[in-house]
Amino acid sequence: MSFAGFMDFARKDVNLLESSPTAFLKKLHSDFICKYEKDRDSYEYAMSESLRLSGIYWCLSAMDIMQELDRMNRDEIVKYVKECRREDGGYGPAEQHDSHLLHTLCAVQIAIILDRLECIDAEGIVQFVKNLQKPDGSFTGDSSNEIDTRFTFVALATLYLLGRLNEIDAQKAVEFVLKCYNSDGGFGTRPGSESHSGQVYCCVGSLCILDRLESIDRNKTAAWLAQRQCTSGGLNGRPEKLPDVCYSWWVLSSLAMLKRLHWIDEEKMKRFIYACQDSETGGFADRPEDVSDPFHTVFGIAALSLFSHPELSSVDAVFCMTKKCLGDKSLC
Ligand code: GRG
Repeated sequence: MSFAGFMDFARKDVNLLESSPTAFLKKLHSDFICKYEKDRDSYEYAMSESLRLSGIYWCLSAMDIMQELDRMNRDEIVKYVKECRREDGGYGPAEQHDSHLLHTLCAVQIAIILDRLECIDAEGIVQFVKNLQKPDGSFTGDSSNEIDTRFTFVALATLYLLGRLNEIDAQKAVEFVLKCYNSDGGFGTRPGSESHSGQVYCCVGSLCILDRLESIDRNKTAAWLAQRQCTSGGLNGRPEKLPDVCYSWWVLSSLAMLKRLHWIDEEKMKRFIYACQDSETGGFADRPEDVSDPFHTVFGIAALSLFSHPELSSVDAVFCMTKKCLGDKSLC
């Protein structure tokens, strides 16, 4: 990056905090999620069809962490999840969409948050996930054959939550994840790909689920993660990029799994997260002054919970769900 480029980046980063909220606006966020869920005629609702099941998980988990779950319509949500089940045992993002691993994990997470695990087809899900593992241990997300460490994490998380990790080749899965480990301490999508915080979360999470975190240099990985903190206090996904509140989750949860959460400046971090709230509409945006949405809202709230916030339930760093709903399945 040139000197001028660096100065431009630094100016944009620091300017993020001007005139932004400095405390947690719980009531506004709870209302924001309720409104988002009910407003079926909105442009945002129509445009988010291809993400719907994920969106329901983001909203439910945010409400569960805020202890506001009773405001959600459990029966209606369970009915909708059932409509997203496909013949191959997986779940699509919406009715009439093809199945995908990402949304299959969301179906399981939703069922656990709502304490209705009996409403999903566990046996079909296990077969669906098993069929997506490749001989080198990697996973594809669907029949398209694209591999990515995101899909490894999602496959392992799904099977772990169903108590069926024994159904896949776990040793091969670990070997694939370790092939994606870079010399800088981060992980990428595939062997040789650039390190990215989101991928670090997926790989550290995979190793945590399989109890193999000792296979990496935890100090080196934590140092790469801690270096994601920018002058504003926010975290970025990779060097020389702007911070985004969702990285507060991907980075902090990874550090929590590595038992090195204290490597981040907590006060500066919280100031940035609070600044990403919209004090009029509620919800969190990627960064101050942008438009809020459920994706950034759940990860902003979950990140705050990792620092033990008095208004929030404690969140599990691997699954981004409350420890309460996970019970003895909680890992970290
Ligand atoms: C939360 C339990 C749970 C599961 C989700 C799918 C998944 C598992 C994790 C995704 C992790 C990931 C890759 C996050 C990054 C998302 C993101 C904001 C990507 C943006 O990438 P770029 O390249 O942005 O557009 P940067 O910030 O790098 O410029």
